[in-house]
Amino acid sequence: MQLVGSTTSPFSRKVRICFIEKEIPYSLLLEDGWNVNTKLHEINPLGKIPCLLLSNGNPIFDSSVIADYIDGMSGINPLLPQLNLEKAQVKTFEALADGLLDAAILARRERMMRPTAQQNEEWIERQLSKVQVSLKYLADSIATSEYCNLNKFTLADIAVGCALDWLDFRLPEMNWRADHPNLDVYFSKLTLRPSFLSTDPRNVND
Ligand SMILES: N[C@@H](CCC(=O)N[C@@H](CS)C(=O)NCC(=O)O)C(=O)O
Repeated sequence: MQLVGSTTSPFSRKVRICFIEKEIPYSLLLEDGWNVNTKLHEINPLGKIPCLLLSNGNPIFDSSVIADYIDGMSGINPLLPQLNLEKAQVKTFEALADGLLDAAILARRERMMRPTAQQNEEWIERQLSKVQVSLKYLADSIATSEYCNLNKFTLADIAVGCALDWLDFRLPEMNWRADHPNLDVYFSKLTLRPSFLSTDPRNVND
C-alpha cells in the first residue's frame, strides 16, 4: 500500500499518523500537490494529496476517507468510536480541523501567489477569520481536557494536532497560543506522542 503525499502537507500527516498509531506499515511516495507539473490528477481527479493507492492500483481519497479506511484495517488502537453519535462527534472535530486548514491554506496561497498589490485582502481576511472562529470553538470545546472526545485519544486529536502544528509551521504570525493558552497545554501533551514526533514537517526538506 502506497500513500502518495508529502511531508509538509497537514492532510498527509494526519493519515501518516493514523498508520503509525494503528501500527500498519505503508510506504510514502513523495508528491507535491502544488507543483504545476503534477500528474496527481491521474490518480485523484481533484489533483490533491494525500491519495492512498491500494495494491490493485485503486485510489482512495480524501484524507478523511483514508483515515476511516485505515482505522477499519485493524482492531488495535481504534481511532474512531463504535457508537454512531460519538463517531459523528469525532468526525466533526476532524471536519473542523480540516476546514480550518482549507481556509488557512487558501489565505496563504493568495499571499504566496500574487504580488502584494494584487492580493485580495478582503478574501484573505475572510479566510483567516474562519481560522480564528474555529480556533475559539476548539478552545471552548476542549477546555481543560486531555483529548477532544471523552478523555480518549481519537482521530479528532490527530486532525486537530496536525492543524495546530501546521499553523505554527506556516502561519506563525497567527500565534494561536496567545489567545488560547488551554490549546497550548492540550497540544504540548499531544506532540509528545512518537507518531507526532516522527512526522514533524520541520524535519525534512521537500
Ligand atoms: N480535503 C482534502 C484536502 C487535501 C489538500 O488540500 N491537499 C493539498 C496539499 S496540503 C493539495 O494537494 N493541494 C493541491 C491543489 O489544491 O491543487 C483532504 O482532506 O485530503
